[in-house]
Amino acid sequence: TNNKIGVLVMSYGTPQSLDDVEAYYTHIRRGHAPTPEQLKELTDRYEAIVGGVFPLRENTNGQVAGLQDKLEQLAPGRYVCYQGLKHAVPYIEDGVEQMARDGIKEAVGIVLAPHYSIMSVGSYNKRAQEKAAELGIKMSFVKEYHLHPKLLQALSERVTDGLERLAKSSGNAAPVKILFSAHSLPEKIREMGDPYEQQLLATSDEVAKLANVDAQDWQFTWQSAGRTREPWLGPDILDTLKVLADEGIKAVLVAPVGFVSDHLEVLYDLDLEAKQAAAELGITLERITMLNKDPLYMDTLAESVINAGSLE
Ligand code: FEC
Repeated sequence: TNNKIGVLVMSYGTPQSLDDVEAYYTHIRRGHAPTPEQLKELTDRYEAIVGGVFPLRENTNGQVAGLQDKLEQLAPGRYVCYQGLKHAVPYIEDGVEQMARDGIKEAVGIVLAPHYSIMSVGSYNKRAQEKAAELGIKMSFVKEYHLHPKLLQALSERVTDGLERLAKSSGNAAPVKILFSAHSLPEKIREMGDPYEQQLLATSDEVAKLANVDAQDWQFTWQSAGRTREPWLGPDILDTLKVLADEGIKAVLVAPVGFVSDHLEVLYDLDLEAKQAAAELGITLERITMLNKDPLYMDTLAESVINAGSLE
């Protein structure tokens, strides 16, 4: 046996190559292969993003390594990190199996997404817990860390920086609106009493306060809704931009606080799609930089892991 505590760091996952996109998309769609048109549309989006085709893989690797370093500083020799992805290899189950092979008996799970939803973090944790139970590993989980003071600080610094960048790129255009955003989910989460929406609003509200943004200068909007027939939470950012244009807003700073890295939903949906839509409406749009390996984010993760372990 191994008396270190395993840390299963879970993230969304991204394909390993363009040949892998179909298998990845099929996994997201719970085994239903996409049509050739859907596959082409997704492949085109990956090919269009700046910064390499699949930046999420490198960013997740960097975050796992950064968390390991931080844990080593705070509690030398106590924790060992493993990666588990939702829709790509190494899958969540692969990470748990690796812990078992290494003789780990006790582990903590944490997702690289700050807000809890039954459909997001809840489903990651469920998969990890099932595999851990099967292999005799005792696991506890960090459910959410959306109000961790260091996360809020990192995000509010980014809002302040982003507003300066926006003032420059828009030639001080006014009025300005800050749009906090996150990945939409099917509307049915409301009937489930899911905390996702309320947690996202709480993060947005705290970050706005720390960055000295007045209540009337920010709002929350959804982005990246799935391409399914059921209703998704709205309004979508593309619709919100139209309303803001009608209200005379000239500059927008998007703060995608539901995400922690540069990836498709940020680099395509915001930097290409939303930016272009805004330009057509006469609005200059900038986005806050993502957390990636920010030391304050690494502290947030490490402190959350250590607290989860000590709650028992
Ligand atoms: O860069 C990358 O390769 C991956 C970017 C990526 C992230 C991400 C995060 C979240 N998703 C969440 C929920 C859903 C639901 C569906 C869904 C579908 C997709 C598709 C792609 C995709 N998601 Fe994603 N998501 C990312 C990428 N997501 C590609 C498939 C094409 C499309 O619909 O656009 C719908 C599944 C279904 O059909 O039933 C639901 C949530 C997050 C944020 C929390 C987290 O990171 O886990 C929630 C990054």
